[in-house]
Formats: sequence, C-alpha cells, structure tokens
Amino acid sequence: MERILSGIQPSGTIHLGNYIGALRQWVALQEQYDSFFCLVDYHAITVRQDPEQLTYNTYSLVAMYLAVGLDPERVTLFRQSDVSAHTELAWIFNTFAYMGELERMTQYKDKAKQHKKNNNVGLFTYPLLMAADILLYQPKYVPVGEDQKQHIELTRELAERMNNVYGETFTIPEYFAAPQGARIMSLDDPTKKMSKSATSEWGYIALTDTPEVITKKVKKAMTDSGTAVVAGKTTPALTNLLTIYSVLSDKTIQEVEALYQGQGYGKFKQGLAEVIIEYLKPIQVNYATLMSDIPMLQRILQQGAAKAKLIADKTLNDVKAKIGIHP
Ligand code: ATP
Ligand code: LTN
Repeated sequence: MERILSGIQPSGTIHLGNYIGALRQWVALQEQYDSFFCLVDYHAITVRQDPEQLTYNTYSLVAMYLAVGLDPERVTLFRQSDVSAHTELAWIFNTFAYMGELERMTQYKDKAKQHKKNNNVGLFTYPLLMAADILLYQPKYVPVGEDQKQHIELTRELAERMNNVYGETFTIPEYFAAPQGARIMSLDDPTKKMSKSATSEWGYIALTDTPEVITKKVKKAMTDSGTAVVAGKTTPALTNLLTIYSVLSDKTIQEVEALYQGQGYGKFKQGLAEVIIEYLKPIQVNYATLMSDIPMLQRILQQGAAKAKLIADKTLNDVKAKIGIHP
C-alpha cells in the first residue's frame, strides 16, 4: 500500500479552508493509502503560544481529526513532538539547505511581516522541519492546501540533493491537491486565503461555529459588484462562496448557479449558510462527544506515536549512518 502523510498545526480553530483543502481529502484517501497524520506542535510554537491553550488545542485537533471521519484503527495519528526523529532530521537538513532557498519561501515572507516583533529563527527554518516530517515516512503523496505547495517543492529538492550524495535514501514525495477548493479564500477579503491566524474572525468559518455565527459570517461575506450568482474571473468573492457551496453540497458550481439564477445574493447566502450548518452538524456532535473523553484522545496519540516512531527511527538511522554518525 502506498503511503501518504500530512499535518496541521494545533495553533487555533480549524476552519473550512483547512477542511476543504486538507482534512476532507485525508478522509477520502485513508481508504486507499497507508496514512500518517501528524499534529505539528513544534511548528505551532514558531508563533508564541499560551502553554495551556496549546495543550487544549492539541486535544481539540485530534478530536477534530476523528470527528471529520479519520478512523484511528486505520490511520496513524500522532503528535510531532512525541517522535524526536523529526527535530533530529530537521537539524541535519539545516546543514543541507541554503539560505537563499529559505529566503524565497512566501509563507516565511508573510509570517515575518505578520510577526515583526517575534521574527524568530524557527519561522525561517520552518520548512526544514516540515521536510523532515514528510521524508522520515517515505510517503508518495502529501495532501495539503495550495499554500503549502512551495514547501513540498523544497522538500523534493532536499530529498533529491541527499539522494544524489548518498544514494537512494528518500522517496520523492508529490503534492496532492484537492480537486476543488485547494485554496479557499477569506470571506472578508477574497484576495487572501482563509486563515486561522487572520486578525478578523469574519474571514473564516470555524468547524465549531454555531449556526447563528455561521449565518452572520456568511451574511457579512464580501460579494462582487453585480447581482448574478456566477463564478468567473471577474467575480472572485462569489467564486469562492460557490466553491464552498459546491464542495459541501456535492453539486457542481454550474448546478448551484442554476439553482440561484435570478435570485440575487441574499437568497444565495441564505442557502449557503444552510448548507454549511447542515454539513457541520454531525461533525460538531462527534467533536463534542470526543472532547468529553481526553484520556481516550491521549491513548490514540500514544499508540500513534509508537507506530510512527518505528518508521521514523529507521529512516533517521539510515541517514545518520550515511553521513557518518553511527549509534
Ligand atoms: P495559519 O493561518 O496559522 O498559517 P492555516 O489556517 O493556514 O494556519 P495550517 O495549519 O497552516 O492552517 O494548515 C493546515 C492545512 O490546511 C494545510 O494543508 C494547508 O495547506 C491547508 N489550508 C490552510 N488554509 C487553507 C485555505 N484557505 N484553503 C485551502 N487549504 C488551506
Ligand atoms: N506547514 C504546514 C503544516 C505541516 C505539514 C507538515 C503539512 C507541517 N508539517 C508535513 C504536511 C506535511 C501548514 O499547513 N502550515
């Protein structure tokens, strides 16, 4: 069975962008692939976290992984910090990656601007820890949103560099994009991606938002000038809303456009809010049940870490031996 690996930072609320761009694909792919899904807490601390909140966010994220339909019997769910091979391999990659390569990363450039007072070295070397997360498990695909494509390209570059020097060491992983919605845009600014670290909560819909909040956020969402509910280059805001509607309702964008022909934005937004609320209802029920049993979530993470460690240590030991560091 071919392998996939992906991860999300336990740094805040999971939103529809995370779900449509990443999580939803994971649920579909778990049937066909040997799946490893990580909670990347060492990545999350590149932005200062409140310790208690980070612990809570970690459990909240495992609960969300399960609530959307990942099956812990089938997939390996684990926390990055439980498998020390990740930070060890990341250090080795620090000695193989070039400053210029990391300076080109758009996520770094954005985050450095966003966090002027804490533009720490971890923000800069972040992609190398991500490369280690991936390459330790030799996956064929990495299902992530489009914003992470550049990091996957860097990961491939590093893997090839190591393979050229030391012979076959790493599988070269491929970016796996969601067929629709690989980049969901912010509701209050369709030129920016929907993001959990956005300054305004009006930009995203959290998977845990109540029906009232969802209705308000959708009502407030930006639209384009005009009245027709159509997708296209000149209507980026509507295209984004139509994409969300289409993915969550299993209708094509054309079918949704037809449904709201001649009805204006108000009716469409009301329909969209209903679709989102109905879609999230069962996820929210599951999530609440799962969060009431933290020891069970801890057990799942422990079991996952044990499975992950076996594979990660094997790769790390191979790399160490190749560079001349024998146990
Ligand atoms: P932050 O805003 O703090 O950078 P984030 O909301 O981008 O966080 P991540 O933890 O960085 O969330 O991303 C988790 C996964 O969700 C990644 O695979 C990422 O590509 C995907 N993702 C994040 N935002 C979007 C989006 N707007 N559309 C599609 N996929 C997204
Ligand atoms: N950088 C990713 C999160 C991430 C990741 C990974 C994704 C860290 N390690 C390994 C896939 C595989 C992000 O979404 N910001």
